[in-house]
Amino acid sequence: MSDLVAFDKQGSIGVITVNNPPVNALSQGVRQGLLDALARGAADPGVGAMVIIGGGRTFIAGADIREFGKPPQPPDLHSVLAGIEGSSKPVVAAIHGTALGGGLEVCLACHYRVAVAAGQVGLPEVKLGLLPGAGGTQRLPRVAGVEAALKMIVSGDPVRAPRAKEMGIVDEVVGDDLRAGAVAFAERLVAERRPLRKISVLDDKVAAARANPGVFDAFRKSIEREARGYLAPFKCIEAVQAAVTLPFAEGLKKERALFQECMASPQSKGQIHAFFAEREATKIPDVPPGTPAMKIERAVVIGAGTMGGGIAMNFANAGIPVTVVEVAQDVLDRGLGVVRKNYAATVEKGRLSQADMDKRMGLITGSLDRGVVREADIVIEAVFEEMAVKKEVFAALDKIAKSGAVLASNTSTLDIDEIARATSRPQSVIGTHFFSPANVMRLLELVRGAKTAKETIATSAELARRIGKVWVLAGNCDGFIGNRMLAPYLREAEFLVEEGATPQQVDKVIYDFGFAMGPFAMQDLAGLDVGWRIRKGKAATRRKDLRYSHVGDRLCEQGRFGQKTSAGWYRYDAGSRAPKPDPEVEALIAACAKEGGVERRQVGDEEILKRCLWALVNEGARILEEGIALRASDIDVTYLYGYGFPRYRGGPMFYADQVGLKQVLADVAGFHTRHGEPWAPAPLLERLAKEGKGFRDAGAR
Ligand code: T1G
Repeated sequence: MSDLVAFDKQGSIGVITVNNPPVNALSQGVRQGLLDALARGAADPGVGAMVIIGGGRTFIAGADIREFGKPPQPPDLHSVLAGIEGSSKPVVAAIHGTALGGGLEVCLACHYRVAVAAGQVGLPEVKLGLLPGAGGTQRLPRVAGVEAALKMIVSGDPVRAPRAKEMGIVDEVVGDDLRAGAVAFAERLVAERRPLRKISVLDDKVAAARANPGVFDAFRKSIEREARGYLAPFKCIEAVQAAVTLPFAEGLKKERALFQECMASPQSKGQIHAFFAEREATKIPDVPPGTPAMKIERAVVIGAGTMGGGIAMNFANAGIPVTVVEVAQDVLDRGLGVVRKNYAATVEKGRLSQADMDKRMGLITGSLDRGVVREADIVIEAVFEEMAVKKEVFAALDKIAKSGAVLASNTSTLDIDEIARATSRPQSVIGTHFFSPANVMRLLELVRGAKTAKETIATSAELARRIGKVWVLAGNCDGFIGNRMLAPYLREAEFLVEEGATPQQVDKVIYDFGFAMGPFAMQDLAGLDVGWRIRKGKAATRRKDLRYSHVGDRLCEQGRFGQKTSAGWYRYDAGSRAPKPDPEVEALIAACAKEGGVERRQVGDEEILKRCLWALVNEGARILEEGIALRASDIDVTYLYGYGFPRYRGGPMFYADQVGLKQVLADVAGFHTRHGEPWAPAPLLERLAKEGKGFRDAGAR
């Protein structure tokens, strides 16, 4: 027996326990161990039935993703599942934690399934650019029905045990002592001589869909918008359709072929990279697990603007009491009013109960008295993006806040060290850069100052996890990781329209690449005045010898701040968010180009894509070599969760590696020749390209 799978007997029940921490992934050893244990139970006359259970915190959470792309090692999962379903003695799956992917497929091959109430089951393969490849698309529709199976498989979202019971996936929800409940259930099966219930032979639930083939086209239509550009969701539908139109064995073959198609696609590589990248980002070499972290019991947010309100909602959503501090009652009332409206909208959509809304609003209080900071474990400043204002606030907080409290700034560009110098405790100062809308966007950029203590980082990271954020640690520089890379990306977009492209042409290229929206529509959504204020703040230090586009500034001087003024790079009809090309803007662009001596020409889509993407990547390479980002994959996580970079492309640095750095360098060098200094290739890009390596080889700093 492998040491990853144990077999013991409890009465007449053989208990098979999988022990492959941390998540009992179905590695080769586990697969072999399962087969060996099944054989042992089958051969033992004293065993009437068997139970498969997970050791540790969870049932099997899927195939071992780290084995993907490597030569397959026998036994394969199909033969393990055939061994389970083909057992002459009943096999019961006992579920706690998460039975996911191949883990749920193991359950579905069992004759019966029991679970504790907190248990969850799901088929999340689509989130890895794959589909359930071991019978999940053939067995789930047979036990839960086609529509329920489509929802579960195409969304990849898990369902809790009580719901899974309603759906027919789980046969019984047992008490907290899972092993006892499962063994008792198995003993009842033996005593009552219950049949070996094989899901693969069930047909009644798929028969219904056979009479209504339109269900698949309707489902395809329903996901067109959110699954735009993705391959796997549509392959999932095809596979479930095979469960309806083909006999089980044929359906399995079809599933296999579709699975291999997804596995071979660049998309699954991008999405698997993203899976590991977001977990890797939490590993800070000099802030190891176990670094003392304070538990945040109470928070204060300074500023009730759009960001302040959104930040406060994160705390309330996590059950942490938070006070929002403002300077004037009307400003405070307006800010809390927006928070209430946001919650009401979520209740309206049925995604939050009124009771939950009331509970969360109950955790948010407002105050005009900075004295409330005294009680706070963390204070997040979200005031005007101006250094003098920030320093005044931090100097005041320094006098009030208790010792050990975390003093955080939501600045999106300003120097954290300069802010920290306004206090006597720079070790407690950190950047917590939320993305708008702060209660929705999952990314949190934690910015480490020169004196930020490890405990402050550990405390902020733990908080990020509690409020459901994906966090990345960035070093302190102008714009940190995300916005620093965004600047050259937006620069190139503006230069391209000066040279002859149109805003809608550039946006279409970026949208078709997979971004949620292009640079111009994005700026109109965020508000052009935000960037304008920052550019004005830097005007004095801007290098006059480098090309600069004045179009954005001119638009702002005309009060065109984007959607909020119904005019920006586009114009917007009243009440509409649909961007409309505006001849006035095209005229302004042409005028600025003429003023700047920029020759206008036909600009091709490929040039647009490369100049925008490689501007990101080249700056990303600088950020990596300066140590502002610890890993290239941290940059990818930042762009996937903060800037709408398409997940199936893995992120800008991963995408560049897929294209090949030799090609990227050649393009960048070409732009350098034509467009000058801003395009000087980053030394790291040059070195890795010459060594035939990728950013993945740049290693953690
Ligand atoms: N394979 C390998 N490693 C895995 C893994 C897996 N399936 N799941 C997690 N890990 C690692 C993870 O990288 C991390 O490592 C550690 O375990 C803890 O994870 C045939 C083809 C289960 C909900 O997609 O969703 O089955 O960083 O930090 O927050 O049809 O992990 O510590 O070195 O995420 O408590 C389908 C993926 C696979 C589930 C736990 N299964 N995992 O979350 O811990 S494809 C999945 C998760 C498949 C079959 C197909 C989550 C979790 P490290 P963690 P967590």
